[in-house]
Amino acid sequence: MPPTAGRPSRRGFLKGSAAAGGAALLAGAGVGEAMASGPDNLPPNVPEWMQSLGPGVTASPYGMPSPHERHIVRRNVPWLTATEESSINFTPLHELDGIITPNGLCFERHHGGVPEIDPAQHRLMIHGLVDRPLIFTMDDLMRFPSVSRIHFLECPANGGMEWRGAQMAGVQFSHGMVHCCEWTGVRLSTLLAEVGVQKPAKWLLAEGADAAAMTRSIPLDKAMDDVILAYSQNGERVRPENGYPLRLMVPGWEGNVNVKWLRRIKIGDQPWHHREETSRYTDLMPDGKARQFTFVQEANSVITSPCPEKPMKFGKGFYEIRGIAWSGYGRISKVDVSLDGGMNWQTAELQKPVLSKSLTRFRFPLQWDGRPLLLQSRATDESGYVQPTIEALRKVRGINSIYHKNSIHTWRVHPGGEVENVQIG
Ligand SMILES: Nc1nc2c(c(=O)[nH]1)N[C@H]1C(S)=C(S)[C@@H](COP(=O)(O)O)O[C@H]1N2
Ligand SMILES: [Mo]
Repeated sequence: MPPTAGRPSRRGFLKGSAAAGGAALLAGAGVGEAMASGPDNLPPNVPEWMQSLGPGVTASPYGMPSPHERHIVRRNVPWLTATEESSINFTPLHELDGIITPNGLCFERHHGGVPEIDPAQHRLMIHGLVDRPLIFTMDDLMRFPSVSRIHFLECPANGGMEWRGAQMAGVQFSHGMVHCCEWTGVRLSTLLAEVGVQKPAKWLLAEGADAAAMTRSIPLDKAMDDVILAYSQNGERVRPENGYPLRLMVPGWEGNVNVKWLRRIKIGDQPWHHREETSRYTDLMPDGKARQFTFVQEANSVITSPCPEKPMKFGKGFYEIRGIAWSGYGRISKVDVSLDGGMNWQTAELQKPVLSKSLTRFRFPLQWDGRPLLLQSRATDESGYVQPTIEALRKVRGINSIYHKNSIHTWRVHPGGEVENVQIG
């Protein structure tokens, strides 16, 4: 946003006059860039777009972002998967503010493409160890008491390409398998009360109505606790990519158990053996054993600005370091920022509200003197869990597991302001 002669408070930051009270924050920035776009549309002239009427209220019945923002999109990494149907794309975290991910930018992960489902024909069946097996229509489901909750959803493979070393060119790809939405729907516990769960029941199987017919086993305790069958995402119906017309939202747990296009829940007394994919949702340890049912996405954080896509391009002066933190155990209690690769830490400010199992936005003011930096953030959650270093994580988990790499991330800032993805220590 090119600064123009604005409110005095802003001008203080931008020009850093002594009158603004002390140190210049953004010395010399802004004005040059504003002029570069051509003088005709700049003050004191009346810009082009004020000289004719714009489109009216029927021009865009479903609104889209400004065409000037069209580069802000989900992106995939072609070499990562063999096909596009069983693949993943990434949330452009570096372009987002606050904690809510706009629906059109939520990363997608599917194993058999996106089914096109007519909600009038969609059914949810609940059966197994229940007193009254039932089949619900979408209309039925929407009549039950509803809840809305803001939660992140993260694929456990987020960051998984970097167990052995830094490799992704930006934060979109190093951390973009996460989104955070306000989900509305009916609690699973409400429906389970309706069907009447029988005594020996301990697990449920959730199945999706996609070509992959993806199924996952989930412990019943979690289902009774905070699982939602969501039909809305950020106020509107869940997007096709994210599970329309119905998906499981399993707060704080790994993305893959959040079954999309949910068509069936079977109640049983033990976990099921799944086909294909499931064998891969285990974490191979250095001793050759594998961890299974590692459901919780432990505390993680990353600086989203600066980052490789958002270099410190204004030279010395004021920068607000911005980032996100999240934990599947609950609320984020603290985020620390280091400028020197973890030798010294300072506490960042957390934007309220700080919600349980949600993204939390943090900020840290920096007066940059132009020296190289090793920027890091470290999240602590209310359970006391502290985000580990990559070294500490490798010591316990080795380098062979794809999943659950939530280590402290490092951006190297060069004196020219370029930001590089590196691993240290
Ligand atoms: N039916 C079905 N549900 C699914 C999947 C799938 O392929 N089919 N992918 C899972 C995986 S691996 C993840 S990480 C999340 C991704 O949710 P999103 O696409 O809304 O981001 O959905 C999960 N639910
Ligand atoms: Mo996933």
